Amino acid sequence: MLFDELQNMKNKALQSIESAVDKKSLGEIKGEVFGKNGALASLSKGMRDVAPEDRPKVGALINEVRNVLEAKLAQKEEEMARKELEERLNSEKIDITEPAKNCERGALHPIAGVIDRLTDICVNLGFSVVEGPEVESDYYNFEAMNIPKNHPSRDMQDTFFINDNILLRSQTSAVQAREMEVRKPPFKIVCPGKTYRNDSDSTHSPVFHQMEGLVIDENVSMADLKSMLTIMMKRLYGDDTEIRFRPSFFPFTEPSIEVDVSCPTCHGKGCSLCKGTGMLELLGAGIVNPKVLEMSGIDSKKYRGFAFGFGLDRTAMILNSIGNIRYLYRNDIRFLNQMK
Ligand code: FA5
Repeated sequence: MLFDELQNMKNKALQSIESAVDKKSLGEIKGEVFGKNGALASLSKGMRDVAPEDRPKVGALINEVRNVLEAKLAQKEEEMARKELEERLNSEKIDITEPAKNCERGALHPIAGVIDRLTDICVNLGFSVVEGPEVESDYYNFEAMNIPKNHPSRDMQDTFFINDNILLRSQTSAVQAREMEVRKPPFKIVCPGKTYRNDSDSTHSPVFHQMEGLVIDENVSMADLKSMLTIMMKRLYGDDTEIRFRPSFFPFTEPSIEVDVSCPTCHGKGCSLCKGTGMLELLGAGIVNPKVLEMSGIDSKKYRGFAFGFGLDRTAMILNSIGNIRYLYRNDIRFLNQMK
């Protein structure tokens, strides 16, 4: 009797396992057969009523039923897992013959590109890179640069004042005094950043970029400044670039120079961009005025320095043959695409 019941239970369970459609129903069948109160457990309890001579036979059958059903369950579980994986792989199939989506590649803005290139050149020449505030005090922008209040040389830079003592820095030279106050000579720093002036034409923009350079050491000369600038310009524009040094005036350098390079549009012939001169002014420079050193607490008898202020927008114009500075600020994607 128990013998038959076991055989029946086995056949029924085998069928249910075979026809189970998902993991959930398989789990339920597992519970019904092997659970604490499942079919196998309750049938095993019937052993008590089996005649002693039949017990080994029935016991062997119980074990066989358990082994067969366990094996069948494991086989079904594996089958289901394989099927599930196959279905997932099929649904996630990639059609490699489908045309690729056009992925637009971005690029650095020409000014960001110039900042990167010039910074690299300067770092290779031993400079450290620093930053300074764009909203600056009158003191650092002018007074510490030997340009006292109401001095006519302030007119050289048409400045945006926020109040009597706060302004949008008109030159990165403002970082010179800040750095001289906190650094011990000798040192070499460059500071790229935005500058602001009330200026606007094809080579002047109200917001533009400069890179300040400052070297303070014991035996610094004009020859060092000229050779440093020549190396930088040649590395930036190539060995055959024409460079012109001109005497100039800045209240914070003495003597002072300005440096021009051949015009990007006419290549030296003369055009409206360079106002017929064939050259574009790129930077101002000079030997740091001893008064500036003293105001920032540096002993001008022991130390000398040279400084330069690159116009980065003009540098970008020259490198990319851009005929009007305004293109750099219009965010016109057609223009920017040509700069890639
Ligand atoms: C100065 O600003 C000085 N601070 C440079 C300097 C630094 C001299 C250290 C000595 C020692 P200047 O005003 O000439 O100098 O400007 C320097 C460069 O900035 C110019 O040669 C030009 O390339 C660029 N520049 C000036 N104004 C504008 C503007 N409005 N738009 C675009 N570029 C400008």
